[in-house]
Amino acid sequence: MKMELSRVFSIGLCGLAAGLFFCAAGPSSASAQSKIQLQAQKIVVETRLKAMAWNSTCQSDIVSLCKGVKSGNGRVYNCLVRNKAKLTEGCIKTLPKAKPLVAQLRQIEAKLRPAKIIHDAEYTIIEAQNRKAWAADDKAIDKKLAEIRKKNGDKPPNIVYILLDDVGFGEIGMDELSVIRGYKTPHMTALAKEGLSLNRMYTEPSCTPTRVAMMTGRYPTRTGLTEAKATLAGDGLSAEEVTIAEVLRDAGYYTSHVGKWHMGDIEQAYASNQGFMHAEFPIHQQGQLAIMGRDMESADIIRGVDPNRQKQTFTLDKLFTPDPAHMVTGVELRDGKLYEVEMKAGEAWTQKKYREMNERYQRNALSQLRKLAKQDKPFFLNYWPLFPLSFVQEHRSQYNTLNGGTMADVLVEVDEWIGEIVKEVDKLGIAENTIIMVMGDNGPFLQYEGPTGQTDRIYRGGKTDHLEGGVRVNAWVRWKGVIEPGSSAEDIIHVSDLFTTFARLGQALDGVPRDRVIDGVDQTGVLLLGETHGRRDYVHIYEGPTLKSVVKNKYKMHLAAPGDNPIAAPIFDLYRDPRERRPVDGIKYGPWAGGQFAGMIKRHLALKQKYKDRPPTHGKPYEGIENLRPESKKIVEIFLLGLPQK
Ligand SMILES: [Ca+2]
Repeated sequence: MKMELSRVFSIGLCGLAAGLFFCAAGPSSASAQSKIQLQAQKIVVETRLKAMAWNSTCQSDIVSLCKGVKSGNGRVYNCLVRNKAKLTEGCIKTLPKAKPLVAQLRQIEAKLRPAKIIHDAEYTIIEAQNRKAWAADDKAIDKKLAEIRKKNGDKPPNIVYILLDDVGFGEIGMDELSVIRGYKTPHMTALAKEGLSLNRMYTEPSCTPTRVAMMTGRYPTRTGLTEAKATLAGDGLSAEEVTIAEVLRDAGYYTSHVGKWHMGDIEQAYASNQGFMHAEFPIHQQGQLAIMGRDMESADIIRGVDPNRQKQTFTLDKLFTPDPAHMVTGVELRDGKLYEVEMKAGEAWTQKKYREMNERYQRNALSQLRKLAKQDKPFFLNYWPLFPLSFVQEHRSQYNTLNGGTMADVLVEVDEWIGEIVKEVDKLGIAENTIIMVMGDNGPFLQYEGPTGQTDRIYRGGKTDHLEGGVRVNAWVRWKGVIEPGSSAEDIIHVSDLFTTFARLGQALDGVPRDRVIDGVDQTGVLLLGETHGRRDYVHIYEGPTLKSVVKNKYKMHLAAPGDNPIAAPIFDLYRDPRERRPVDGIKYGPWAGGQFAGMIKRHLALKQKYKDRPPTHGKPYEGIENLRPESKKIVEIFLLGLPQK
C-alpha cells in the first residue's frame, strides 16, 4: 500500500477530539469563502504536512498496522492514533506535530464537502413536499438525542444489530401466526412486545444484496456486488465503498462483527477490512457450510458433490465439483492478522462442524458483549448468525417443534440465543443506552421447502424473488426508556436506511459520503417520534442487477417485459392484494398510476447517468489469510490459471 501521507490527510475526516468540533459544526456550505480559496488553503496545509517528512517516518507503520485501511475520511490517520502503542518511535514523535495541521485540514474539508447527502430522485420529490414537517421533526429528534446522551454521560448509544438468515415476514416473533406451522419463537415475540415493530421493512431478495445495502446504505447494484455466491469467486465489496462500520468507527465507536459476512472472498471485502476492529466470520456462506457437503448428499439435500457415488470415467476437471473443505471456512482477526480457525489441513467439513461454528459465534457474540460493555467507547456489535439455515436432520434426543423441519427446529434454538443476548444486555446494565435490532435478511428459502419446514405465508414468494414474500421481513428495535414498548410503525423502511439512521444515532452523519448516491434515508424519526415520521414512501426492488418492481405508498408495479408498454405493466394494491395475484383494473388505475410509475423509474435510472453503478471488483481469492491450508492454496492456484493472463 504505497500512499503519500499528504493524500491520506487531504480528505476530510471526523472522529478525533480535535476534529469533532468541526464535524459537529456540520458540513456547512462554503458560503463565505469561495471554493477556490478553500482549495488554496488546503494545498498550503498539505504542503506543510509534507514538509514534516511524514512519508519516511510513518510509512512502515501504515504498511504494517493499517493495511487495508482505506484512504479518505482520515481513516489512516485515525488508524495510526488507534495503534499508538505499536508505532515506531519516529512516527509517534511526528503525530502530535501533525495533529493541529490535520485538524485544520478537516475544517477545510468539512467546508468543501457538499452539504447534502445525495439521495434518489424520489426522495428529493418527497423532501420538497415535507420540508417544514421534517425540520420540526429534526428539532424534536435532536432534543431527544441530546437528552438521552446527557443521561448516559455524553456517550452515544451502543448498537447490537442481529440479522437472521432467510426468515421472511411472519416466520419469527409472531407466535399467534407461527403456531399454525407448529412452532413458536417466544423470545423474539417478547422482544417485539418490548420494542417497536417495523411492519413494512423491505430488504433485498437475497443474502449478499441485503448485507451490502445495510453496510453501505446503497442499492447493491450501485456497488457492483449483487450476486450471492457460494464457491470461489474472486470478487467482493469494493474498498471504495464506505460501510457503517467505518462511519461509526471513525466517530469513536468500537466495531465488532461476529458471524456470516458473505460479501466476497477477496482481501478488501473482508469484514476486517471494511471497518470492523474485531471480526470473526466465514469467508463464504451456507452453500459451502450447510449444503455442499457429503453429509448433505447422504440426506438428499444436494447431489453430485460426492465423487464416490458415481463413476468418474470422463471427469477431467476434478475441481469443478467443489469440496467445501477445500475452501476457507471461518476466519478470525487476531492482532491485526487474519487466521483460519478450527480447521486442520486435510480435515473434512461436516454438519457437526457447521453446528460447532454456529455455537462458537453465539458464544463469542456473548463474550464480545460482555467485553464491550466494560469499555468507555460506545460499541457497534454486528451479529449475523448462520443458523437457522440448516438442512440435515440432526439426531437429537429432543426436538423443538411440531413442525419437525430442519430449519423450523433450529429457528427455535436461535430464538433462545437471541433471548440470551437480550438478557445479557439487561444483565450488564446497559439496556437504556443500547439499541437492539433484530430482523430477517430476505424471504424463506423455498427451494428447500420440504426438508426445512419453511414455506411462504402472508406474502407470496421467497428468497431471490422481487415479490413481497422475497423482501418483506419482521424487524424490531428495542431501546429501553426511549422506544415505547409494543409500538409499531407502518412507514416503509428499506434495509439501506439503517446505514443512515445508525450514522445519525451515532453522531456520525458527517462520515456519510457525499460523492455518491446514498439510498438509505434517515429514519430516526420513526424510532424516536413514532409512526408517520418516516421519510420514505418508495422502494426500488432489484433481482441482481435488474430492476424488477417498484413500490410507492401502497402500490407496487411489476416492470413490463422489454418492449411492452410500461404504462400497462401490472400494478398491485398491497393492502387489498398482499400476495400480488390480481393486478388492479388497468383501465381504472393505468392512466394515472402507470404513467407515474414509469416516470419514477425513468428518474431513478436518469440519476445513474451522473452517478454510475460501480463495476464488480475482482481480485485474488483468500489474500491476507495467514495460514491457508495446502488444499485451499491449490484451488486458488487453479482458479487463477483460468483467468486471462496479463
Ligand atoms: Ca439470506
